[in-house]
Amino acid sequence: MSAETDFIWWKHGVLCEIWPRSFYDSNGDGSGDLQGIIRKLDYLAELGIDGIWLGPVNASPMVDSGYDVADYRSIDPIYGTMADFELLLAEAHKRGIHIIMDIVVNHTSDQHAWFKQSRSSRDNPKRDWYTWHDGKKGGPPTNWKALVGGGTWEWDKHTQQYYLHSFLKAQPDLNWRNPQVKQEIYSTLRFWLDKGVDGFRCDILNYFLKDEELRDNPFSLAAGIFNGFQKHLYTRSQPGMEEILLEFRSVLDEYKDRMMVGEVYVAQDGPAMAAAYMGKGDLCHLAFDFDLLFTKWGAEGFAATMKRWYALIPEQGWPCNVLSNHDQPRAVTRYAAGTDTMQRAKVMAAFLLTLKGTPFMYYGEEIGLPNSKITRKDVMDTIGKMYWPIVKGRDGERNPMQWNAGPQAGFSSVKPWLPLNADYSEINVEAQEKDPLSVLNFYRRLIALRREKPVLQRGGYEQVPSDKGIMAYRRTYRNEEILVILNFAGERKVQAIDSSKRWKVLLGTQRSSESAIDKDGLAVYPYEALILEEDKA
Ligand SMILES: [Ca+2]
Repeated sequence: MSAETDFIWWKHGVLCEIWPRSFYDSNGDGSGDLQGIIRKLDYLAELGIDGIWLGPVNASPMVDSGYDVADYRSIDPIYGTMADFELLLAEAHKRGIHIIMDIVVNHTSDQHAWFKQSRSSRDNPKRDWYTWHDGKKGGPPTNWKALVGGGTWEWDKHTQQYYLHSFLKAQPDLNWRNPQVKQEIYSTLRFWLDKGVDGFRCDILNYFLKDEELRDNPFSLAAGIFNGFQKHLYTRSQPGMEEILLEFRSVLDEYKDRMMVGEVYVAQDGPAMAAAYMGKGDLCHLAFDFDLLFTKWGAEGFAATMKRWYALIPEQGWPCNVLSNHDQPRAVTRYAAGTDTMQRAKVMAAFLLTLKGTPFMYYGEEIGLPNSKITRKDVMDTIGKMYWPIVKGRDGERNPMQWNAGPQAGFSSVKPWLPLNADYSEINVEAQEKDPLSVLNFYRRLIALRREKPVLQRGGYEQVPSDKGIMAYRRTYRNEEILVILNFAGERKVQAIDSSKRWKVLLGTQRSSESAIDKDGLAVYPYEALILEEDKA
């Protein structure tokens, strides 16, 4: 029944984002590294994942934590060497774990050799690899605002022109209208694909192109401070991106079983913009919708977000789902509720791993790892340095993994680059491995169940009417049917169930065996997550 021969790892499997500096430190310098990830591959294999999205590891001055690349064909010494990377690939593949790299090509670091050449003179052959313009009326060429505040234009005294940066001034934007830039990036993709990399997570795809006519963005109060109070009509999501994505895709399609997942910064545009980047199934294989990261706790909100997202997925596209990543506070921190927090973590786990679409976990999620508390002196993230204390940056969710209750939580032999969570004596892998009711063991069982049941990997999704506080949905595939009941509330509820069918418990937080389902419905415990299967035996 469950032997499906066409298992597509990025579609039917479970993926996990790893922030390389925070997973495991193998050489005692306080920073996680590639050898550290290699040492923990058995742990990841036991967890049951099919792939890792590895945060950026290319050489970088780390002005933006590696999202400012100085050499696309290198490994930053913090993380190790190219030999370490090749070993990681080989060892991961041995265990059936795929590796997706972060590819950050909207911009480079200002320390990249290309930019150094580009800014050296107006007639340098690399001049047009970036966007340079004269000013207008004694000021910059347009009113465009960078996403992190300030204008997008930086004056270059030496060549007496402005260069464009959508983010920090240390991150000049590549000129994606220059054919040489495109060819160089595509050749870089091949460089990694030839090594055996299984795909790419493409950073902020919808910023690559900007308006060629240099029209000003209109003022918008609703756009808020991070968008510089303007509607980004001419600075993101410009026409022409489809052609670039088709080219990206054709490079990937030169190889077998490779994929790309797009990060699309949607802001006011909503998840429709992200869905559009899947095209007719011929652009990105997957694109992130971040709505869940901003959805308030509660069955109704979660159900509405999923309904909206599924409705937008193009016919040949495929959803992917994410609760936490390196840019937003971890889900257990967003949804913390005192002593109920770990119960909520299990509800979220059951939700993510029984939805239709590829689950993207975030390392530490499987032990219910909350953010670390960050004080001013701890801040590493430039955003936090710029805007403290109004915006404290993203260090809290990039915190070190907690492996045991020993010194440094078993992450490193020295003080880690970012602080540990204060609760590490309880929230750690070793303690949770011993506890059959831990969040970690629940994740393991859920992932194993998803692997075992094609209906969870491939089935249709349909919301089922439910009592307030409960989210219930059916997953159906061929003649299989699974019913998922998630109680987001800390109180008892009743869920109506089709009592003409016989149901068996596949997995649940509060019960392991058949419970009475009468015509009045099923009594659901507070924060219960329950996965039922129609019993046809
Ligand atoms: Ca290290």
